[in-house]
Amino acid sequence: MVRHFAADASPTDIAETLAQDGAVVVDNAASAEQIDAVLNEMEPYIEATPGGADDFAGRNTKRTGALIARSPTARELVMDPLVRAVTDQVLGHATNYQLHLTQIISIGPDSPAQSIHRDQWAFDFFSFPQGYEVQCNTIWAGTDFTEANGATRVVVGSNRREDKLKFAFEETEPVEMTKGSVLIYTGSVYHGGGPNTTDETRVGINITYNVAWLRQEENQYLSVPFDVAATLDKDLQRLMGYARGAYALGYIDDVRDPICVLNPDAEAGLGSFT
Ligand SMILES: O=C(O)CCC(=O)C(=O)O
Ligand SMILES: [Fe+2]
Repeated sequence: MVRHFAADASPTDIAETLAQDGAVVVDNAASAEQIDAVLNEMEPYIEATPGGADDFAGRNTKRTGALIARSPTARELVMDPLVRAVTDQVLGHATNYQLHLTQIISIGPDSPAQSIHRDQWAFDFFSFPQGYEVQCNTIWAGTDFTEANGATRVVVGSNRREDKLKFAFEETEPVEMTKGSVLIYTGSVYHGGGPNTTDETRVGINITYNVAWLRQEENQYLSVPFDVAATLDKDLQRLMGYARGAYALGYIDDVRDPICVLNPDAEAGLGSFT
């Protein structure tokens, strides 16, 4: 079973459980008001989003992104202190980390299960050494998550298994949680969206972080208009990728820190750790 923690739990306890199990739930980590605000701000974009292009994306599943640009309240979830403190530990072996993607996943009625996968397969299926996590991920429950409505399914402890395994549906368990709770999971744990057998839509707010020496999945420089990016808090700008990865990755012109394009007076720094 996936272990549940209270919102005042210690980040170290959560990170240690993630190292064992690959997934944990923090109950009621966000308020219902925060979740409602994100979903209200995103509503016109969700409405306009088409279903997925293939079975993996889910043909009756909508994936709506650019949360930093479109939802001021989602920025609070991206910068959530507990999630950041856990991510600091999970990705602490890297010089720094960045935002990987922001995406509302709306699994519509009568959707089949998504195939079971590791999110880190996004990196061209490279097999990272066991224990070297490259991603720390969250799915915030925008609705209650139930087995019937498509709660994410995980294989607890599979972060410590070999790469490129296949799992039967029966080997997975649904991560049931209440609206406002958050599933935190590593890039190495096997999981997938569950089948939705109800007539309601299951809504998850997927916000993920990856080590900054790898490319990010959602391109923040192009998803968030420059004029919007320039107004954001510096820590958020750096987390979005306006920072070098490790010592030199992604510098601009004469080896300047990319945050200078948004804030000409900003001090140079790597700064993703809280
Ligand atoms: O929607 C979910 O519960 C999980 C989706 C997922 O794992 C993915 O799209 O990579
Ligand atoms: Fe996934």
